[in-house]
Amino acid sequence: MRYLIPLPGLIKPDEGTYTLPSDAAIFVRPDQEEIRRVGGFLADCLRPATGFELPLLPADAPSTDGILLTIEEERTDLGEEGYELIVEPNGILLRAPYLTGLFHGVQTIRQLLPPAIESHAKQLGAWQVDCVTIQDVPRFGWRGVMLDVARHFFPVTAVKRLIDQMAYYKFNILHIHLTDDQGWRLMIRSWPRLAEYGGTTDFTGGRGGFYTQEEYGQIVEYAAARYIDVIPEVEMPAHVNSALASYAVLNDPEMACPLYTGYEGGSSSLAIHKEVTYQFLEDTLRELAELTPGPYIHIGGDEAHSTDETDYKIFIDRVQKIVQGLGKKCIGWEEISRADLLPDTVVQHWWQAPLAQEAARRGHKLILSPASRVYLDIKYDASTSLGLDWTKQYIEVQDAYNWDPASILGDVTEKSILGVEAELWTETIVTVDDIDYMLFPRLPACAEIGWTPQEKRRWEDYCPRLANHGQRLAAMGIKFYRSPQVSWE
Ligand code: NGO
Repeated sequence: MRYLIPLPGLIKPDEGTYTLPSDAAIFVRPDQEEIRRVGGFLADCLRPATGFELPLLPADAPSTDGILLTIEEERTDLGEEGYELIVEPNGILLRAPYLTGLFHGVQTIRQLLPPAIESHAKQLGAWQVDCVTIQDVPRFGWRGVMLDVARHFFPVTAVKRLIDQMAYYKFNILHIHLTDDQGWRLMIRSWPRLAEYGGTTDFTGGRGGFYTQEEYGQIVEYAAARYIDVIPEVEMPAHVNSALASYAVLNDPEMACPLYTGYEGGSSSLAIHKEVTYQFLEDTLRELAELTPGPYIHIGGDEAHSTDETDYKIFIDRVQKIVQGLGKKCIGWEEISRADLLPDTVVQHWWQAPLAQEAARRGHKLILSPASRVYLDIKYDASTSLGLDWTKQYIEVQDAYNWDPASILGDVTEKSILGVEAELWTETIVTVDDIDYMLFPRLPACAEIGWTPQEKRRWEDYCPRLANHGQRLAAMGIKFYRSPQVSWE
């Protein structure tokens, strides 16, 4: 049986099975460092549970059978991220025009093997795969996950763990919410008190924390090695209490406010008419841009309840130009569509559909994060001990699965949609186990929405696949929510 999530666009079952032998090798063509890295990733995934050596060899090396990874540039039909996978009784062939596609295909190979393959300790096997031909290309190029490290800080190890989970489900964007009222989490060298002082609090009275630029660089690098781009978010002009508390000069009148650890969001505002505000932003965004290989910087923009409407527009206008001057493009929460936007500014939908619809009408691309579907900080049901419920709708697994990006915003069509992004705000999320519990098993639903063609998606078909993934998640050490909607294996 095949239990793939996200479901590939095309699956053609064939006769027979392939069994990975103990002397199998992983072959690469061409034999170049980058492709060896993808092969090495696969080998690292398969070695612990199989106990096999799985050497990496060039494709023409004489040997027994195994798994061949090959770049075929002419297969442009597979796009930047697609791949083709053929399992025959004597081996597995994975091909793609680009490394990204190969990397996604590697995740499919992992999922074709029995769940025990994800175990960190040696298992009995046998490592059998049913013969099949798969052609697989994602529906959307933006398949994101956001982690809020501001309300509660999570160390680099926790973020790397999340990146590995994301890679398994073929996500390609990690959005990190780096600053908020309750904490500033990245060292800005030209304004060091932001992190050193503004980073000392969190939502529940803990000691907070922040990333040095070296640590943040490690996150970006670790993600890049898994074909995931990191999108940094610095909130403005609201959700800025940690900055206002760190530097008196950012306040009007010039007096630092106390650090804040409460629940009310958006009651702080930058001083729109002070030039030093823009000096602070230029410095911060410049340092951030230097740490960001990708094209986007997220400027927040939501819930600016204490910023005057005219001031808000003036502010968004100036900040977009600062970001543009750094060679980057802006993303903002849908409230920014109240201002004039540069043509390539991207708008992220979360709660106020008319604002997002208006942005689409004006030609802006959207990222969809509807709070009723992909806010994975919202409770599963009334009994969930973690999580928020401000949306007044719980999100059980089926709610997370049963929606279509192309119809959720009325007349906004697929053409305007870059993709989907699941959000994990962390007011109530404190530990890595908390992250796991809220993300799983809802995150795989979001993965499939972003990847699989809508006409192939059916809850009845998804449910048994997810049940099988329960075993995989358990083998990975993920303590997930055992939703009563799924017959767990
Ligand atoms: C809102 C708010 C965040 C909260 C989150 C909690 C947005 C874009 N702003 O989403 O500050 O943390 O809800 O679910």
